[in-house]
Amino acid sequence: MTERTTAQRSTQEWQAADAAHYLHPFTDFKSLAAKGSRVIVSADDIYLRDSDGAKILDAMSGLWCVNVGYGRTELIEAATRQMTTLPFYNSFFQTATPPAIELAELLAQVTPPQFNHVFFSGSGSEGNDTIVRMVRRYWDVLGQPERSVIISRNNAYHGSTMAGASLGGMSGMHEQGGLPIPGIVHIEQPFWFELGQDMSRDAFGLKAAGWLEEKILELGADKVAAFIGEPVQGAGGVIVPPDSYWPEIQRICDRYGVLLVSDEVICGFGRTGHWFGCETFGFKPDLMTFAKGVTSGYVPLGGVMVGDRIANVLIEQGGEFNHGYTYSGHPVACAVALANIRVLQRERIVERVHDDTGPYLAEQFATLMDHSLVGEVQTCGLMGAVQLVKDKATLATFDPALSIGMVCRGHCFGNGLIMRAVGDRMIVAPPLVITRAQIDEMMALIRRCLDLTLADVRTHGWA
Ligand code: PXG
Repeated sequence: MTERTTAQRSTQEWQAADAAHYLHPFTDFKSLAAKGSRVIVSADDIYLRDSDGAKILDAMSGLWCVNVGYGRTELIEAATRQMTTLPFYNSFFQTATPPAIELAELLAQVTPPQFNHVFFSGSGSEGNDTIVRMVRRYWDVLGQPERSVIISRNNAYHGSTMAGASLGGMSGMHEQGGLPIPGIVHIEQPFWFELGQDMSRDAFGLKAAGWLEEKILELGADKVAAFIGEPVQGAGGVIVPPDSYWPEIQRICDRYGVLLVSDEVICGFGRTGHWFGCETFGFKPDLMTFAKGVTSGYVPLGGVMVGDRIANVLIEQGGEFNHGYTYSGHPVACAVALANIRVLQRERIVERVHDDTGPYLAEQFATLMDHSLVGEVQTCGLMGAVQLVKDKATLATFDPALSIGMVCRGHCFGNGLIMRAVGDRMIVAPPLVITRAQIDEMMALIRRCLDLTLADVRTHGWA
């Protein structure tokens, strides 16, 4: 390969090299190679630029993570400074680095009061591996090793490592590689549109939480270590549970002594309009997984906030916890996280989502209900979902074989908007710095893509 700089390669050249060597995550390698990747070369604020020079509004914040937007000098300078001073040192052998210590301290401040300790990982998946190790260790230390089962939910996403994918409730992932690993079981999700249309949302929320109680009773409470859930299911399609759901989950976990784990990888750091999703939904987890928004995705970092109930046992009685990652507390990642959290604080970004842009997004999304393809809209803070339906009156859905969501996503792709399709649910999670004017711009693009999709439906007689 002759040496050429980024700017000198054409899109076709990038695509050829990509197809020849790069296996992408969650991708059908062969079909992508035939089609060619879209190559993203730069970004600023909430906009991406591809290798053809097209400007794209990134309504997914990279992958639910670039919460403070692209091009923030505070984060870039923090990384540069830390790389210059100390690019790496570990925390294994009775050592630590200033950024890791300071971040631990700051996280204890910005998280709910029961959290005073953190265990760092490199990603959300690794964080959830830590969760599995830690909850089982907790019950071991307490002399109840048989209390090892973790209950999760169908259509949850908790990552792609063996433990992460097992905790997740994605059947397509379980099919590949003999998952879930033993000791992880799933209950149904609190998805009103799919499972609860015959009752009120709140009645359905109580029913869905009741599935947890049924499962605990079926297994025996003395076998159940923990329950894990995302406050709002993100990758599952921005499924906002009824208000009645989480308080009832809390009551059930308390009643049976089951640890409550909130996977805040998407919801954490302001996405729902509070610092953490558990605050939006009014529950008090024992553990929280985080990643993504902790650094706004500028560098990889994840971890687990460990509540006092668990930390006290592990610290006072646990002895050595035989677990950790090379990059636990990586100083550059921690320095960037510190800068990121300070930006969130200084610019009152979480408050802005809560008081201004979140309610504005909700208002704007509600107007989409006048579109003939739209059967339901849901938002929470700065995440939103639009459910596409074949028949508005009956809420009948399209034949899944038509992949109507992918048709719509294709129009987004072609019209300068990044929006995800999860089945027939179109979802957004724009950077938390998005302005009202930019929300208007995003809404106009969403409408245009819905109209184009409707035109396809009519042309092909799909409805
Ligand atoms: N928990 C949750 C709630 C997540 O959303 C993870 C854990 C795993 O984090 P890492 O850093 O290991 O990827 C996630 C990740 C999608 C999509 O298609 C969502 C995620 C990752 C990739 C794709 O919406 N979320």
